[in-house]
Amino acid sequence: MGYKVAVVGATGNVGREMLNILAERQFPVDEIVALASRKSLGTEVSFGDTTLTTKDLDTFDFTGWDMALFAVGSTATKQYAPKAAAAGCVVIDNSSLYRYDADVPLIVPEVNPQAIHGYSKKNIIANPNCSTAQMVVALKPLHDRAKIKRVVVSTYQSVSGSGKDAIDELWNQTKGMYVPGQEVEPSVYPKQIAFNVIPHIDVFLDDGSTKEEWKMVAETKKIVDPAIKLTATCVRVPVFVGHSEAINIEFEDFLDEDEARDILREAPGIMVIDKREDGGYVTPVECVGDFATFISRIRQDSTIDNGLNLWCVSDNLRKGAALNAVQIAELLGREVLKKG
Ligand code: 2RA
Repeated sequence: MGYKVAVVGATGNVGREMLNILAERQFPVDEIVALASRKSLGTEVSFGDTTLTTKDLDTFDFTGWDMALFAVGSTATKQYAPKAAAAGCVVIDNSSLYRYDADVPLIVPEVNPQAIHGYSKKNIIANPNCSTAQMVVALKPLHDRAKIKRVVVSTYQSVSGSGKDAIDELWNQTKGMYVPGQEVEPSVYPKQIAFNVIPHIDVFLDDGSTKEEWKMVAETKKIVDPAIKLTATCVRVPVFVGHSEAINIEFEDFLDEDEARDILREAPGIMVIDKREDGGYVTPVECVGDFATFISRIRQDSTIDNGLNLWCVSDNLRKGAALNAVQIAELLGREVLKKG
């Protein structure tokens, strides 16, 4: 006996990945439905070896459905998630709408699985921002060993984080650099993204940081430890899929780089590729399609007493979104609904 599962936003990058990962991980599905807006009605999407025809989200009745994985923006989530939750269907939401709600657990299963028991207040569980998810998978085992005081992180985020139009813009803008007359002006981003980097993701806040940087602070505090001080600089780079992060950590206690490497090697969800030689580290093109959060360049930061640097890479459509949501569904089934 399995679960009745809905994927909301099934025709988008993340929705399609959710379906792929549910099939790849053989999630115990009794029935599955792909839901989308009217404009995508009838679109066919893959679910393992089968094909699903998308149905109308607007008229769908969630009664009797166990869980709904939402991969739509905050506006659509605000309209449909409460409807699903009220019908008794547990919502696992990838948008930012509920992440900072005290009555909604924000979960990375490798980090704070116990938070799943807080889902029933609103029948909604939030998925973290992609740049947060991969980082906290690495921070948590180190925090348990040597208590993190402060984190300084710089991100190098791929364009797939902005959606399909951004992928198309990078592709067309890059081609246009070589084909006279086919130049492509910036539209998704305020500046050229081909052969360039943009130090701006989401909107600017009054203090000069961006909302993406604020998310990393707020979500790390909620998922790992509110005492951790974190400062972030989030940058868009001309990469199609795969977010990278340069992470500097200051601990309460000294943590030797070799011990840190051993801890990370044993930690759930992590693959350490860390050789001090040409190519002895992970780059975004190598993480695409993988479930792991990859860690490289582990080394002491000798400019402070208890410092460590590391390099973190992961597929932002997988661990950063769809995989984490499916792992939450697995956790919900295992710990709460207990079918299958
Ligand atoms: C981005 N983290 O990379 C944001 C949303 N996916 O654009």
